[in-house]
Amino acid sequence: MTIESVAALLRDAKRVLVFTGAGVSAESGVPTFRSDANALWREVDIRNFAYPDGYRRNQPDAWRWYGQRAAKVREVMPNAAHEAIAEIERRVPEFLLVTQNIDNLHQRAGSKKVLELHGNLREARCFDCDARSPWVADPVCEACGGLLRPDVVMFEEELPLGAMEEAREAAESCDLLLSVGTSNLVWPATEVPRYALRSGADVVIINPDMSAQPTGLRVTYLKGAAGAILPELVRIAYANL
Ligand code: BV8
Ligand code: ZN
Repeated sequence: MTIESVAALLRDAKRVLVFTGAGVSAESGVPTFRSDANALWREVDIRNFAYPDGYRRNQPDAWRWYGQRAAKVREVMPNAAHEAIAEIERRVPEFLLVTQNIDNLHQRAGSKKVLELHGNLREARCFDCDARSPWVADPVCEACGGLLRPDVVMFEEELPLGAMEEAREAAESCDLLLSVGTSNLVWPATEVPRYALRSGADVVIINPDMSAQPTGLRVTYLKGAAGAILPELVRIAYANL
């Protein structure tokens, strides 16, 4: 399928689900996890920082690593891909953005209906009493003296209550799912496009790298960068509307 035929699908879609991963923020300068030279997981051993036991053992380095990421994502700007996704939301009758990202860039670009499967870096919270906390220098909870942590879902932690149910419901009722910038390696998020496919929706994958992507009769690949493809898709879909 060409970008023009995908644009026609988008224009006619009544219910759209956009599913994003770190690749949608790559052009904002946010490092992805695996796919580029400064990939985050190359820089640190995720066992030490992104699992609860490792996080507890590696203080204050693990706290500082997330604190630096929280500062970094506040400094960068949403890119044309984030803006195009916010435009799609304004154009379609029913919309949900399901993101694996924790950088808050979708919300800063104007997206409203955002389901954050893996939490976010907007603030921190206490491991022991769950109190919210700003990103202070040392990971000590003001309320109870417990250990502070980022408000994200670490590996081997459950996703926010109801998050996968909401994502599944939207995936099973959408006409079109756009999967943007994800390597589909992390479960259960990786089930979202599969729910849509099983329910007969069209699935469009936007990514420069097509390895490990869902396959199927109704899957279309638009190979390339989200910051180039999504604005073009929106321009064609909504031209003279
Ligand atoms: C859970 C928050 C129950 C923190 C994250 C064995 C096999 C399978 C699964 C498992 C297993 N063992 C354990 C599991 C389950 C585990 C899991 O999936 N592990 C993985 C490592 C195999 N999952 C969990 O633990 C989940 N919880 O299952 O609970 C349980 C309980 C007890 C024991 C077991 C299970 C919790 C998972 C959530 C982890 N938290 N993030 C933080 O961000 O630091 S995951 C994190 O990594 C992201 O949120 C995201 O989900 C994932 C990264 O993936 P992507 O976003 O896709 O990014 P990536 O860099 O990989 O890819 C970038 C893509 O962009 C590439 O495709 C690239 O080509 C593309 N790209 C690059 N540039 C561009 C672009 N695309 C477009 N435009 C561009 N310009
Ligand atoms: Zn506390």
